[in-house]
Amino acid sequence: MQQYLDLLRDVVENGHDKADRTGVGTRSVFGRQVRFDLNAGFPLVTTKRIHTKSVFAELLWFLSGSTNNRALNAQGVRIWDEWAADDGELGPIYGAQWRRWPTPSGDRLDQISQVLAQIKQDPDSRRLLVTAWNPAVLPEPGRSPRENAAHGRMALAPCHCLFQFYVQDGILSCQLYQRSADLFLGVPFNIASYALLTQLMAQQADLRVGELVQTFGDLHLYRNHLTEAIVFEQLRRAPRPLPHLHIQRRPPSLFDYRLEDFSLEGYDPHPPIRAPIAV
Ligand code: THF
Repeated sequence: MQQYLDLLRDVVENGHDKADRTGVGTRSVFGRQVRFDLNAGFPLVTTKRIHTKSVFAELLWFLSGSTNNRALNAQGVRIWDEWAADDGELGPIYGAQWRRWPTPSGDRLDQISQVLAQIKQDPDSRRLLVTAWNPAVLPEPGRSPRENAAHGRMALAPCHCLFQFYVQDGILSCQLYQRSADLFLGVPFNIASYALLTQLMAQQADLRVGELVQTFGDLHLYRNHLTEAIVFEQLRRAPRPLPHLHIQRRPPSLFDYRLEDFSLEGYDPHPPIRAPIAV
């Protein structure tokens, strides 16, 4: 994961101070791209331990269409706690837009199922896109995430907001556009999440995997992560070989995977580095 360390160094060296919604403050650059060959191993950061159970459970939760944090808490995953309303609701975030995009006529559209069907039927299509960016239900400015969720709005605007698949010679690649990227805490999760999604889509479409391309809008390090004990500690560590992800079975559909289906071989990361999350 040299690419990840290069991004850290890039933001440290070239970032400009920028204020942000959370009030924490960032160092930020605009417009970057990295690519991962999914055949070279599973793109998991090795210079600190990543809690992969949280990553995998979150992706399955998105795919299930759920937007309620209680389903994650039931599995011991707490990464969405800061934004959830009292009843666990997060409003119409990723799961709702991926699986139940509201149409003008009042119907619901399952973007993920449609794209998977398209990949199988018309792999040359240039329209293999899924978007979570639904302007009609973005959070209202001036309201807290919890207030927004309680009013049927998204608790948070989607950060990884658009992705496209590409098929060539039986090989499936994916490109993600991430408008806002918390490089220290979020990005390692986001890379691993879309790498897994690409593997699952490929398995269901009987394709091999190619590349994950990740394109960033506002790529930033929060000020309170720019310390000797956090970002600079990670920059002193040498990357290790990538692990491999094994999927134990091929369930009947994209929506039937379980956590137990995934196992990582050869993940030998440096120790975890704790850091506060900006809300
Ligand atoms: N808000 C901010 N500021 N950054 C984000 O990355 C982010 N997300 C999601 C929504 N809002 C965000 C939430 N994703 C962790 C990781 C990802 C999150 C939220 C929190 C986190 O705390 N990770 C710790 C421990 C994880 C664990 O033990 O489960 C870590 O050390 O990695 C990005 O999409």
